[in-house]
Amino acid sequence: MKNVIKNIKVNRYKVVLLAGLISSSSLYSAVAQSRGENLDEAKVTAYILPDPLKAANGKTITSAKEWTNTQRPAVLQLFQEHVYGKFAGKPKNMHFKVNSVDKEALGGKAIRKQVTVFFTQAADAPSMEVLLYLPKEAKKPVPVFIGLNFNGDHSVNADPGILLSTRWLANTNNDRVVNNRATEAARGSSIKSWPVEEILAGGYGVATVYRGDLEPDHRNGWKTGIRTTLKSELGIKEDEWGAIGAWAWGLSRMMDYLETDKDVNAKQVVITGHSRLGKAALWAAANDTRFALVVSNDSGEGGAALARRNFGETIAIINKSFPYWFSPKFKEYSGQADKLPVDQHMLLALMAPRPLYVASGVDDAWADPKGEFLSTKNAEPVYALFGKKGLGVTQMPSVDQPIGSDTIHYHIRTGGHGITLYDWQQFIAFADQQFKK
Ligand code: GTR
Repeated sequence: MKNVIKNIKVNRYKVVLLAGLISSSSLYSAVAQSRGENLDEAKVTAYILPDPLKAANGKTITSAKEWTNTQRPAVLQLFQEHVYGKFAGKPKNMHFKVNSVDKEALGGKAIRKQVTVFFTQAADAPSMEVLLYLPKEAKKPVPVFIGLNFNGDHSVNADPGILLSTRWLANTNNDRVVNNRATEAARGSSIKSWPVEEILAGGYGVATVYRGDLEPDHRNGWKTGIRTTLKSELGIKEDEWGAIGAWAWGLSRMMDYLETDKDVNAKQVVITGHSRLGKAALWAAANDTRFALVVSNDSGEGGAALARRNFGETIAIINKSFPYWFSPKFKEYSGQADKLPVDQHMLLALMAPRPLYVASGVDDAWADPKGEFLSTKNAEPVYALFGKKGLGVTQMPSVDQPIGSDTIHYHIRTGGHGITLYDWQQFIAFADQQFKK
């Protein structure tokens, strides 16, 4: 193999491409440099954010009661209509099948449960696979971190007891996924993003589902995903929502299962997600207030980052690369974010008064860390209605200096796009602060 090394400036960071050894993510990055994104802070143009406290009739919302009873539902409706599409409720006849319980998992440190959640009563109903770890020593129901995973439940830990996903996965240029199916080599491939042992040691459970169980993440994924298979059951047409909506809906269905598991404290479920799955986590938590604490990690455009700030990925770019993620209507805002009746600070405001943690990476320019910070900051007026303090600062903090007061926290970590042990440690400490008072 020729050892040609090229230095290419890309959207997120400089990557060194070894010819012949190009990973799919760096390939993506190399392509992305021509998408017309702005990465120069000096070129960010002025914008005016919609006021979350301004009702459609022009009145200003001044109380938590008014927010909860009228403005919150109105803002949620705007996000459904213009951004993510409809959000389905709980199907009437779901059922669960516990496939395995291992009380000596992870070297005796954990209880591992694997549960199939069937979305209708039929034995062969569309379904998703929940992987749940609980700390072995727990004496009472535990709080649980939940989130979707990118690469199959088997990727979060090398634990040989995890069932290998049988669903569609994107092929890898190694032997982990061949012919769109996982191989044994895929076990534990995302272990760095899922520090299961640390989460358990903190006294928390952790539950995950593969995003592809809800909808495979490609242009034709909707054809085999729940937007099609549950179309009549849910009463929503395929094109009335998008993949992010389908993933988010799956998070709510995980909650339905967790509410039935007596080892879980369903009143203390922390919803988390990284990147596109962070967008899904935010959207799920906006619709479903059962999630007690909300974490967004590098969720970027369509997640925590302000759409009106033209830095990094934009609505136009995301709609072009991922036309199936959002509602079709969202395409009307490509190149005209200022026409949207909402911006993403209003999505974050929908978490109020629940504790919220937003995390960025300093080299993750594509996700616009500053736009994520400003969005968090601009959600504060809604939290204030509930007597909740905001971030307690006006300027972005330094790298690796988490900030926040009682309810809203933020950090910008060293490094690029990813969810790291450092991120998880901050989320665990935040959950401790909220739940162990
Ligand atoms: C990128 C996309 C981002 C983010 C990211 C990810 O390709 O542009 O919005 O979602 O993927 O999910 O890692």
